[in-house]
Amino acid sequence: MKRLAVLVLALMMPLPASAGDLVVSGAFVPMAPPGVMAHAAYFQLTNDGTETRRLIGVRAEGYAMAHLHRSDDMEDVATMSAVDAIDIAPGQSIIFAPGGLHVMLMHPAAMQAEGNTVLLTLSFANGDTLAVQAPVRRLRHGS
Ligand SMILES: [Cu+2]
Repeated sequence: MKRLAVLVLALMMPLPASAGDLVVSGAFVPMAPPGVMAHAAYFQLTNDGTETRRLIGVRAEGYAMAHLHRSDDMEDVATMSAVDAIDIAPGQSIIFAPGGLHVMLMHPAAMQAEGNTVLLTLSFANGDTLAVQAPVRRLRHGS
C-alpha cells in the first residue's frame, strides 16, 4: 500500500520545464519580415547540475530545418557558422543572443505572427531532450 501511495504522488507532480538540471529562460523569436526564409531564436540555457552537459542539436516545429549557429563579425562583414556541439559546465549559463549564438530557423511552413509560439526541442549528447516554448515577439527599433 505504501509503495502505491508514493507512485500516485509522483504522477501528480507537475512536469518541470527542464530536463534534469538544465533550465531554459527568456526564450523568444524576433518576428521576421515577410518572405524571409531563415530567422533566429534566442534563449538562455543554464546547467544547474554537477556534470558538464553537451548540447548537440535542435529541432523546431513548423520549420524544415533548425541549426545551432554562431554569428561572427569579421572586418565589418557579418558571417555565421554552424556549431556542432556546445558544452555547458556545471553552474554555467549559455546565452543565445543577437550577434552571437542563435538557433537558425529555416524554411518556415508558414509566416510567424506576433503571439505565436515556436516549439523548440533541444537535444543533448546523453539522449535527453528539452522542449522550449519560444514566443514570437516584435522587436522595437529606433529607441
Ligand atoms: Cu544563423
